Order: sequence, then C-alpha cells, then structure tokens
Amino acid sequence: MPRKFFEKPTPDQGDRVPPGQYLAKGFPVLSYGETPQISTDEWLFKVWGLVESRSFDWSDFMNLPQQDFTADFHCVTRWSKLDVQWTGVKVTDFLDAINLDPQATHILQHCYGGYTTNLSLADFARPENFFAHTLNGAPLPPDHGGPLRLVVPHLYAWKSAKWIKGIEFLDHDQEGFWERNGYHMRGEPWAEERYGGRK
Ligand SMILES: Nc1nc2c(c(=O)[nH]1)N[C@H]1C(S)=C(S)[C@@H](COP(=O)(O)O)O[C@H]1N2
Ligand SMILES: [Mo]
Repeated sequence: MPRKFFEKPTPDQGDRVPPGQYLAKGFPVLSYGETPQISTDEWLFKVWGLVESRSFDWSDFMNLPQQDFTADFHCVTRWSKLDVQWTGVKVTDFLDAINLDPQATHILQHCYGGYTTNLSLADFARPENFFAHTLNGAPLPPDHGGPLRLVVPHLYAWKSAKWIKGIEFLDHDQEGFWERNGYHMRGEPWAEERYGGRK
C-alpha cells in the first residue's frame, strides 16, 4: 500500500481496525457515478412499502431530534477511517416518527442518482445508526452524500447510502446495487463479509 494514502494504527486504534483494512489519511470519497446536486429546498424523503406512506421535506427532517455522533467507517475496498464526526438524526428517533407495519423485516435504501442498498430491519434499527447532514461541523459536502446520508457504522460503508431519498420497507431481503453485483447481503467487516450475495 502506498504510504501516501495510508497510515499505521496506533496501538490503541489497532483493535478497532477490522481484518484486511488500512487506515486512510483524510476521508476518501467513494461514489459509483456522478454526484447528484440536490438543494435542501427541493429535497424530499419518502417512506413506502410496509409502513404508513409519508414524505419529509427538509424542515420536517430538521425538526426531528438532532445529535452529534462519532463513528468509525470501513469501506470494503480496504480503507477505514476512525472517529468521523457527524451531526444528524438517530435512526431510532426517525423510526419513532413513522408507523411501521409489523410485517416489515428488511429495508431497501433509495438514493438520488439511483443507487440502492439493503439492510435487515435489525441492522437498520440499531441505536448507533444515524442520518447525517453535517460532517466536522459543516454541511455534509455533496461528494460525501449531502444533503443527507445514512451512516451504519457496524457494516461496510456501502450500506451507508449517500444522497438518500427514501426507504422502502419490505417483508423479505432484496438486493441493492452492489449486492446484485456480487457483494454480501449483510457486509459485516469483522467477519469480512465482502462478497457472496445471498450466501
Ligand atoms: N448513493 C450512494 N451511496 C453510497 C455510494 C454510492 O456510490 N452511491 N458508495 C458507498 C460506498 S462503497 C462507500 S465506501 C461510502 C463512501 O462514502 P464517502 O464517499 O463519504 O467516503 O458510501 C457508500 N454510499
Ligand atoms: Mo466502499
């Protein structure tokens, strides 16, 4: 690995870097395709499927409880970044604001630009997950997923949709973009669930 892009973990960081991962310098951008440019005025977020359908405009979302978060970030292409600082809305607070159908077991995240990725409801509803609109105290830059992205720290970062515009609630697991292309349905970095689709 070229030293320019990676650094060695300090002893206290070592046990936070999953197997096969390296610490990135800076915060790399990893996007498939163009970065959509969405203003908060036109931004709209919808929930549908096994849930009472509802849309949130930007002010609806900003009226949900807001919090600061510190989270580690692991990309399946082998870079990790520890202690990223974000501000946004806890997934559990968001779930309190919608009416889920008890049949829902999985979600598919839908994004401006067409990207999709799946999660089980259990992986989505974890207390450490959040929607982020602020990175290091500044509005989340479009390249990193602004106006709003999901962050799911316990899974590889392809499960953390940038430019998220909606969530579909399902009673089964459905592949998203990378899952259809051979990536793992769950993507847990400590188990190196990199590839494997439905395996
Ligand atoms: N909409 C969308 N979300 C996405 C991606 C993408 O291409 N499109 N890439 C994923 C991948 S593979 C990673 S590693 C992270 C990268 O986030 P970053 O660019 O902020 O580092 O976003 C994830 N979310
Ligand atoms: Mo990634």
